[in-house]
Order: sequence, then structure tokens, then C-alpha cells
Amino acid sequence: DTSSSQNSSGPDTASVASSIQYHAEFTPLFSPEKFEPPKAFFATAQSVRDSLIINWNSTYEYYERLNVKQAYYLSMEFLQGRALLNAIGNLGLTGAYAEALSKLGQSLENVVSQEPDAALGNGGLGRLASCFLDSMATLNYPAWGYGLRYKYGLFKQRITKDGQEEVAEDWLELGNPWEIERNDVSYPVKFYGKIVPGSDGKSHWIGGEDIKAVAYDIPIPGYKTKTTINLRLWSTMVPSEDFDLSAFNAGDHTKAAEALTNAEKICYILYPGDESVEGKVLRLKQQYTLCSASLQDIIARFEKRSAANVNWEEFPEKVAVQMNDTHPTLCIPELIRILIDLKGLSWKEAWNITQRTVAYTNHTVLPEALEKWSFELMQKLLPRHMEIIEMIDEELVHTIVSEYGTADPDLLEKRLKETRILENVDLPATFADLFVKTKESTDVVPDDELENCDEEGGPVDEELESEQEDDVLEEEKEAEAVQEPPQLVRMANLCVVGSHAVNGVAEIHSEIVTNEVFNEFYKLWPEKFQNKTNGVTPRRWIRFCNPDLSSILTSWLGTEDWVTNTGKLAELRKFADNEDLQSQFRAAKSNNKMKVVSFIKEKTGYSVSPDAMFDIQVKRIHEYKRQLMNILGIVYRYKKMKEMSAVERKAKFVPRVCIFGGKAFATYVQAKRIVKFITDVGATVNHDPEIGDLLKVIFVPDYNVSVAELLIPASELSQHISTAGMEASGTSNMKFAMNGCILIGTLDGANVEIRQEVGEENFFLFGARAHEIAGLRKERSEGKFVPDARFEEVKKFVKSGVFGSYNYDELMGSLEGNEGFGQADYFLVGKDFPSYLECQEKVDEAYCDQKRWTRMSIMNTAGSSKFSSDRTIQEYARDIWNIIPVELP
Ligand code: 26R
Repeated sequence: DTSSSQNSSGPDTASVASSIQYHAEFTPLFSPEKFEPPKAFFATAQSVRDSLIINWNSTYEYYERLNVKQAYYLSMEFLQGRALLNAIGNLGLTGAYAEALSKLGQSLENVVSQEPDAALGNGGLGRLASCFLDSMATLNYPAWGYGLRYKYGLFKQRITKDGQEEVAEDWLELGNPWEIERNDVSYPVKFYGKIVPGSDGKSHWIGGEDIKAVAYDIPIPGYKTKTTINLRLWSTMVPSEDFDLSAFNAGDHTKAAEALTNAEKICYILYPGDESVEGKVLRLKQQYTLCSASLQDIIARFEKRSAANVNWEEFPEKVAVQMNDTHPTLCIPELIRILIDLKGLSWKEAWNITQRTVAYTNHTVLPEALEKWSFELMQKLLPRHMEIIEMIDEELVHTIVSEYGTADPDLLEKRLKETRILENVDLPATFADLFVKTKESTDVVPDDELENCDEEGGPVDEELESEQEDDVLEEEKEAEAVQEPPQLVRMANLCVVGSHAVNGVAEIHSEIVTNEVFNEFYKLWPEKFQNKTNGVTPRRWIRFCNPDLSSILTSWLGTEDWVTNTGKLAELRKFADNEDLQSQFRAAKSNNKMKVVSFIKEKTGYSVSPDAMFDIQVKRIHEYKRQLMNILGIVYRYKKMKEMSAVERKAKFVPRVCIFGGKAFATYVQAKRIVKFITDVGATVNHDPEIGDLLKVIFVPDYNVSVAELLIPASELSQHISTAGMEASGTSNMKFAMNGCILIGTLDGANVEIRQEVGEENFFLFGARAHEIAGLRKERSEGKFVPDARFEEVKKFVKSGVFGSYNYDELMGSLEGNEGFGQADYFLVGKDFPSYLECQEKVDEAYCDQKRWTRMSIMNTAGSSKFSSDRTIQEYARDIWNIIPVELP
């Protein structure tokens, strides 16, 4: 795609070529003699980076001069993918770079594909953060991202005969041409140690373990604007004064290296968790590093910009901090700590400033994903923060008690139980006999245990070295063994209390947040709660990944404005039945499908027909996302095909290529079984000569951002079939709709709004509704559920062993609730299966009528305008951050 318009002021082909040649010669990453693709990529990226740095500097200087309010997006994950095509596209230099590279004997396409994905995220939450950065820059918002520079990103997935295998992702192996190492920007971060009251009346946090966080900046260009914002990622190292030179000189190299690895290991690896929490000390250290370094940086900038007269009251007028889920919760006590202990503010002032600054986005309602940290662990690792958290908890108890009074002790107790930040921790001393006076309570921990807690929980005298981290975990396990309920800090509750705004990520999700998950808080502070329906950037997800569709849109809309003003896309509706547009739509789809045909051949060895319907489900593998229902539907289809004559088969079924992709968390056994099952079904079906092109089942290995950019433009049907109420939003659903793909899905997350926007007749809906789920589960567990014959049939077929010798008892058992398999079909696959199959029949029927199908496809693209992250970011800017666009002169 070289059609991108040129920047008249920008460099021409000749100067681009000479800049690339310059970097090929003077940026010594590879041997000098040959200009081969890897080297061509680095030289090209370096030359693009030069342009970005110029704009980045102007942007920063201008914000500083105007001293505007800035928003900071704090996230443990940024799933950036590749940057080259996006950067030159945003700069309007695609044509110049393509020509320059071809003069140098390389193709842009080939050079672009050399870049490894930056996979510093797990899935939806991380990719959302990256789409947001693109929109912030494009809309000229003074905003930054803060994250961590993990040495290893999300693991690479290999598919073997045993299913998924994980391989470390060494994305920095050849170096990262986009980052600017900022040795001039670093901050100390402390762990462990103790709190001593100083003669000044302030708390001093001393001793413990110190590390240094160093900034790495990645410039983020906006589309057709000079604005280039910053993604600042922290890397950790040992402060040079802490390097044990005497040990080294004495020959004890191991001891000297210990502090080094101890600091560096914090940023070694992205936690691959997704919707399930593991309470590892290293993860908490990562979270605190992000919060502490970022806040020190933000505060230093605020102080620098306010010059001689620092007025802390103004801080919330210059700074907005958005926490991407609870992962950066420690921002709250960290900001309070800095304001009180280092800047001398009172508790009241610090609390007020913090609350006005910080806001929280919730991304999941799955209980296993709500972070809870061990009270004891936090007290040892971050003693001062724990004191602050206890104070916040105490004030919260105070608020609840004075709001509701003590007239109904049971209700009051329930309210406190739901809202308190500390779990299984006694009420603060002032409230100790709140319930004792009014009634005999069995829930209140007896006094002698309380004393125990105090002893254990108090400040640790000795410095706790990192080897002792394991001891802390051991102690916790022991505590569990004697059945004491673990004392925990509920990060989500701390976020809700400490933020001025709390938002969900789709209408239905925000309703669940206010009516269920945080209902007690909602009753207390209804004005805090908001909805911000997610969005995705139309630059990466239409303009750059689907150049064929982009040309069609530009020619029919008569302008390229749709790239930044997706509202324009709605005008396509009036051409939905136009035969020229229809045939162009089909031609683009077909061309995109051809690319996927070769990709599948290369990655899996399977040959698939480009004339079959491309039916895709790509996302993290999780039981609630119900990949199992999809594959069982396919198995049912296969069984029916086998029961028919060749002629009947052809008449009844539309040929389909069913594509799956996604990673399973390494220790999530059931998810890994699903991967194995899909590949086993593929191995049988794809080799069945009776079936041929009528059905193919493909598991694309190592699904990531780049693979998504290839698959989504080629999709015709995509599946978003989670159990209603469980998918907070989903964002790939938006990308598919934009690319003219028709969705089959439940009324869950953003599906609800997508269906509304594209029109009911252009969305394949099935399944139980969110409000019915609890009742259905109850029925199910009481044995009242009568399974559909087709569901029984398909399970029996799988168990008969058609798909090989692997033992699927436990996978199939999860659908039945046999003894030892946990709750019967918690995700209600059996319940929704009949309506899913019937809906799939309607899909086949619609596909047979290609005019109708293409109309639906056009209506999806035309109806997707709401789902641009530009809209989302404008809402955050207006309703939460209170910032306005600042255009560079
Ligand atoms: C390990 C643990 C702390 C953890 C839990 C959950 C780490 C990461 C996650 C990821 C979750 C929160 C996530 O990705 N949620 C997804 O966020 C998307 C963006 O809002 C939604 O579209 C999607 O529905 C939701 O699952």
C-alpha cells in the first residue's frame, strides 16, 4: 500500500533513502557489508525514529511552555504489536519509504515483517491501552503512557502433538530501534525496611532494599498531526552505590551479582495471567515499581513546571492519573505517602489531592481476577503504604457507620463486609465493640487472635532480604493450613474508595459494576460511577491492516476523513445494495482471504479453499469465552455430514474454514485441553476425504497483534460467544465489525452495542441473557436441566474416540458435573448449545445469498463508527480527565 498521501513538507524519497543508508552505515547493529532484510528493518526504523524524535521534542516543549493539564495512563500492559507501518502511515510517508526501500533493493512489505511484535500484554486490556495511546496522540491530547519494559513479553505459543507449548519471547534480542534509553531519568524505589518517626514528626521509611528505575521512552505518533506523545517504560537496575564492590574484589562474584539480579529480575517477565490472579511477591514489586517511578516522575514534572511557587492544591488541575484495572492501585497510597512524608502535607490535604487526581477502570467481573494481596506480605514489603491503607480503611468504616447508623447491626455488618478494603481483619480499635454491644457476633475475631495479628503485622525490625520472600509465602500457607482466614487487601475496593471516577468498559458491564460488583459503593457514591465503552483505533485496525477496504471506503465516501472521523462510515449505508460497491467489497475480502490461505499453509501445512466461508474465533482461551461450544458445534456439523450422502452434504452445508487462535495460560489445564481438542478435531476432519473443502478446522499458532492484522480483514463470520455477563466488553468484536465481518454472539459486553449500531438483522444473536444466568445455574446444579438431544449426541460422539486416543473425560466432564468435575457446566454450554446450532443454520442460509451477505457486511462497517477509540478517549478526556486538545503551532 503506497497510496498514503505525502506530507508536502516531509522528506522526499531521495532524502528518506539517504537517511536509511546513513543508519545502515552508522548504527552498527549488523555487519556492514550487506543490506539484508533484518538490517534494512533496523536502518529504516532508526530513520523513522529521527522524525519521531523531532516531533516528540516539539510536543513536550510546547506542553511545558503552556503548562497544560496532562493525563497519565498507567498500565502494567501495553500490547503494541509492530510499529513501523503504523509510524510511517501516521507520518504520511508510506509512499516515500516504499519507494526508497525499493531503490535500495528491498520491499517495504518484507522489511515490515522483520519487526518482532512488542507483546508487553496479555490480551484485551493491554491492546486497549495501545489503541488509547494512538487516539490520544491523534486527537492532540496532552497525555502519556507509563508501563514496564519487560525483557520477555507474552510467551510464544507452539502447537505440538500434545497441544500448547510455551517458549520465552525474547523480543529485545536484536535490540529495540524505537526506544530511547534515558539514563538521565531515573528514580529510586524502595522495598521492605521499617518506619521510624522522625524528630520532625514525619514518618521516615528507612533500610530495606533499594533499586533504581530507569526510563525508556517510546515516541507515539498521532495520525497526520505533529503531536507525538510518550510511552515511558521503566526498567529496573541496582543503584551503582549498592553494588557490592568489596565482595567483588574479595572474589565473591556471586554475592556481588546477587543485588544486581535481584533488581533486574523485577522487569524480566510479563505475568502471563489473564483473569486469574497469582499472588507472587515479584508481581507486587512490579506493580509498586510502576506506581512509584511514574508518580515521582509526574511530581518532578509538576514541581519543575510550577517553578518557585509549588501549590499542591493545583496538582489535580495539572495531573490526571488513570489506573488500567487494579494493577496500579498502589498509586493511591504512594501519592499520599509522598505528599505527607516528603512534601509535608496533612492527611486531609493529601487524601483530597489524591482522590481528585486518580481514576480507576474496571475490566472484569470474574471474581478470580479481582486482585487481593496478603496483608502480611504487603506490610513487610511496603510498611508505610500499609499504614496508609489501614487509615483509609478506618475512614471508610467511619463513613459507613455514620451514613447508616447502628440501628440495624446485621445490615451494617453486611455493608462493612462488602466495602472494607481489609478482609478478615478486625475493625479498627475505635470501632472494636461496634457489634459486641449490640449482639453476639461469631464473625468478629476474638481478642487473643487480634493480639496475634498485631504482633505479626507490626513493622519488621530486621531488614527482610529477598530470599525471605519465600518464607512469607510459606507462612501464609501454614496460616491457611490451620484454617485461619487469610487477611487480605482488596485492591478493587481501595481503587473505588481512592478514586473520583470508576468506570466499566461497555454499557452492560458498567451496569453489572454498579448493580452487583460494587453495589454498596454505588449506593454510597452514585456520582462516581460511569461507563466508557471501549474502542479500537481505526488507523491500525482498518487503514493500515486493510488497504483494499480503505481504498474502497475513501472512494465511496469521497474523502479519507473517515480515518479520524469514523462517523463518515455511516454514509456507506445508502450504498449497501449498490452492485458496484458489493462487488468491490467481495473482491477486497477475497484478496485478503488469499493472504490467509498462504499463511495457514505456511504455519500449519493445511490447504484451505479461499471460496469457503472464513469463520474465526481468536482470543485468549478461557472457559467463559466458550471456544468449547464452537468446536462442539463443528463436531456436530461434522457428524451430520458423515451421516449424509455426498450430494446431500453439498446441498445442506456451506463450505467453511473454521479458524481458531489464542493462548492458554500455562497452568490453566482446562484451557490447554481445549487447545488440544481443537487440534485433534482438525487432524481428523482435515484429512477426511469425504469432507474435503466442506469443512476445515485450523488452529493458528501464536496468535498475536500481527496475526490479528492478517486474519481480521479476511474474516466473514466471527464468534463472540461468551456466557452472558462474563465478557466485560471485548474489543476484537469491534475490529471484526469494522472490517465488514458479521458477528455471531451472545448479548454480552460490547456485542450489545454493536448489534444496536449495525442493526439486529446484521448480527447473529443467540443464547441466554445476562439476567437469566444465575437462575439457570441454580436450576442446573439442582439437576433440573434437561439437555437437548443434540448436545447429548455430540458428547457421545466425542467420547467414542473419533478424534484419537487422548482422554477427554475431564473436558467433557466439565459439561456434566460428574463427581469430581466441579460445578456442572458453569458456563452453560449445554444450555446455549441448541440455540447456537440453530443460529449457525441461519448463518449458512444467509451466506448462500451472497447479495444479502455482502449487504450485511457493508452494514457492519457502516455501523461501526461508535467503536473508534477516538470516541472513547474524547469521553475520558471530557468526563474524567478534564483535559482539552492542544494543537502544536
Ligand atoms: C493476573 C491478573 C491480575 C490479571 C487479571 C486480568 C491480569 C490481566 C487481566 C486481564 C483482564 C483484566 C482483561 O484483559 N480484561 C479484558 O479487558 C478488555 C478491555 O477492557 C475487555 O474488552 C475484555 O472483555 C476483558 O476481558
